[in-house]
Amino acid sequence: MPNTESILRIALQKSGRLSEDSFRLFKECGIKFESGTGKLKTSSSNFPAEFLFLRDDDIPGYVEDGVADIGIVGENVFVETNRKAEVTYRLGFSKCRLSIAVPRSVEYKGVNDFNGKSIATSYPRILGNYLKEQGVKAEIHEISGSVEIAPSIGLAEGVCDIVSSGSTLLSNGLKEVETIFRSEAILISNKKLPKSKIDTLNKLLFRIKAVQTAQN
Ligand code: PRT
Ligand code: ZN
Repeated sequence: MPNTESILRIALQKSGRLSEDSFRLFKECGIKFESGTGKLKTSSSNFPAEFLFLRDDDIPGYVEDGVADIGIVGENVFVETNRKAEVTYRLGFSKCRLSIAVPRSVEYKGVNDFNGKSIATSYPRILGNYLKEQGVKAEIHEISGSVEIAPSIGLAEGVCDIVSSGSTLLSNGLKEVETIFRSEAILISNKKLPKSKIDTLNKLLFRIKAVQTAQN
């Protein structure tokens, strides 16, 4: 049995776009644990780690508060939630971008076109910072999902959402006009980990780097 002080609590997305690659990463590192059993917490049988399965939006807060020691989350969610944690490692999967899009029929000249207009998004912080930087005064309409339908129902002139292949925008009659943020999965850590846990984290990072070197 490992000394409990060195056991690393790891927060992973329970089910979604980050889950499969996150689970695979640990498997490739030779760290065994049960997933997909519906349990929200499990221990590894061969590494000093405990896994918590959560919604991605909750992961930065759990790592900041120390409920989890580390977590894997999209950089977009980490920046938007504005929680304090170390960005310890960039994992390179779940790549996507946060972009502004408008109806295809709109003749778009530049970001100043949004002055006095409204943009629907689930990322009010990142969008707000971007508009401020650009000196654009637009209204931000925060909605939690199905952002892409906002222009067609008259809710906003533009949208700001995650894009990967671009097919969702296309099928909603939208075109991408500005990319405001690029994201990938990142490993974040609590800022005040004790030395015993840092040792375990370093062992994990050593394995992750070895796996990634072998794959490149
Ligand atoms: O349930 P939970 O809250 O945990 O999950 P979630 O539904 O909030 O998130 P999830 O699983 O959809 O995404 C998790 C993370 O994956 C995101 O925070 C991003 O960092 C990353 N990611 C990578 C994506 C995409 N690609 C992606 N394509 N997140 C969302 N999308 C959505 C996007 O919102 C849009 O609706 O897919 C659509 C666009 O895809 P394309 O390929 O049509 O452009
Ligand atoms: Zn989420």
